[in-house]
Amino acid sequence: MRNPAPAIVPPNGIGDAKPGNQAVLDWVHDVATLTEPENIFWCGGSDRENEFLIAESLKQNVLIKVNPKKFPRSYLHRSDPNDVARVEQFTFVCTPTKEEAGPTNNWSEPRETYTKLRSLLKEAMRGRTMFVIPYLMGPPDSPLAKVGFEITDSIYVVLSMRIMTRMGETALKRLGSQSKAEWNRGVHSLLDVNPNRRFICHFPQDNTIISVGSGYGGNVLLSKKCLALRIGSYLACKQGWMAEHMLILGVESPEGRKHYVVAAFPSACGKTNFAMLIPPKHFKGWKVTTVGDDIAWMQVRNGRLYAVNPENGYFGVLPGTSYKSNPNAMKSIAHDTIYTNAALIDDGEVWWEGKDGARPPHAIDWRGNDWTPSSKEKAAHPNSRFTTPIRNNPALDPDVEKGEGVPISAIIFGGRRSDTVPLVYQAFDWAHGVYLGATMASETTAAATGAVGRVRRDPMAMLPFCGYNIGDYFQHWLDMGKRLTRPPLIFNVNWFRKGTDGKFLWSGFGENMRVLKWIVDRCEGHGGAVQSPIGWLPSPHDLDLADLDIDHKCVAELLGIDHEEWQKEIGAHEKFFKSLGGVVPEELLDQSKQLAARFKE
Ligand code: OXD
Ligand code: MN
Repeated sequence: MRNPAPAIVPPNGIGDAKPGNQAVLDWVHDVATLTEPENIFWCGGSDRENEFLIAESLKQNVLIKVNPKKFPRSYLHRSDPNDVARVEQFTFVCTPTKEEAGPTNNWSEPRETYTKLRSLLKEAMRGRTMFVIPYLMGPPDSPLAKVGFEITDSIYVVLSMRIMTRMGETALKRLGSQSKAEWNRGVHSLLDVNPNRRFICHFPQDNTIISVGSGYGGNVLLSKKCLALRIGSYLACKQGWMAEHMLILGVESPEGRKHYVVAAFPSACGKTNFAMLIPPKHFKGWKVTTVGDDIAWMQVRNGRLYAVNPENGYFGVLPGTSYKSNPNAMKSIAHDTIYTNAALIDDGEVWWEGKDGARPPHAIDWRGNDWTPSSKEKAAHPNSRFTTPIRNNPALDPDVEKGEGVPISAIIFGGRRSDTVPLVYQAFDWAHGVYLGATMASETTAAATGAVGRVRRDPMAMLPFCGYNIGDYFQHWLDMGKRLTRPPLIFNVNWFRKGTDGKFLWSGFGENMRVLKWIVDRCEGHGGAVQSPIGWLPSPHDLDLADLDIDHKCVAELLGIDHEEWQKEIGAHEKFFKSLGGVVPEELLDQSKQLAARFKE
């Protein structure tokens, strides 16, 4: 095991940011009584505290300093090789009944699960420091903001949470001293980083998360997938808002007309790249700005949907990130960044497959072994990550801290599909759009353990993140639409369609601006489109393809609908809905019938 997590002894004035809320103090006391840590470190999130924790992490080899001339204040972390991705098979939703968790979640009975977890946590922090992290999700003055506390015995978690959330005083202020205040209880322990004792458990009714046996971000930065999505989606349904696995971006025309769009793509399908898109030269004067790259919390205001990014940092995939694919991400991660499971090259620089330039002649790979270009293994893990503050992004949207959020003109769904699904099309209306989201599918990636490249249905990119019954979640989407007098238009995109030669038909990245421009045109009511059985499709001349090296045949293939492929696709939709065992709302089953009927017209 790489993380023995020994206790640390802070100097005076550090580690003593104890909250004033008695309910929090009582809970921390209970957890400490169970886990028996050497000491308790109350995180406040100050710079001095952070510097101290970094120095300790370097001493413990939890972090390795990378070349400070090239990457100031940046560090490499190597996780245990058995612990490099989210573990969906060990992720549980623990609701009183199995029906509440629904057909897409692993369910576990709450009382039994608490008992099992308590026995795993018993004395688990002996000889270790127990960190208590107060954090806030969302802009401090947002009605959507949520307070969480994470108890952890991992110093890497503390350093990462300081980047990913608003840690410390802001959270304590928002919480106040009322015993009934709403806040999330998160307990994390590395235990012995053993895959047989790795469980990520959510108790939505108790606003509680317990994660044991892992040190990987998606399993242990409890603010992110666990609170902002799984518990968040449950609270959102109960409280009348939406918690979605979506990026949020602003797009502004040369004339200064600005729209915000959200987009739900499954993990490692390019949300960060799209959120940080730089328009190609042809789109002179157009600007794209980032509000968020992974999660959107949305509420209805005056009949429109408004979104905030609950996070304060990016936890993005390194492989494939380059100045070619995402210059803003490269600038963002050039300083004050934690790299996880990247390779280290001989001048102390970090490296990953798909970075600009030639492959290095020698590196230390993500496991700490020598690597050369002739090595069979990848130098960086395919799910190696960067953790970096949103403030590092040169294209950060000026309204990112706006408590009410930004008004959303369009919702985009999309996945990684080699065939069948055209580059872009628009839903006929809200209910049809919900159907597009509910039936979307994608080829699996390295973000979760398991086979890569298999097509799986991933409704709204929330399959691993919806914290309650997916049928109720679909109904919640349909109901939200009824509250919107100016609903966003809904689109589906697919950057990943391949030609008969097996090559990608679309160059993607910055060129996706051409698709975004059509979406904006549609929102403004002047983009051309033809009606097709699957929705409104652009004709080739409706897309601005000027100065793009693409032949007409490719464009026709990209926008084409193959009736045979769609018969299979409709069959797959029906099979998927059936597999959910009767929870799918009638309105969506109807959509399925209408889609099939439109192909027969
Ligand atoms: C992520 C994921 O890390 O979706 O954002 O897995
Ligand atoms: Mn994600």
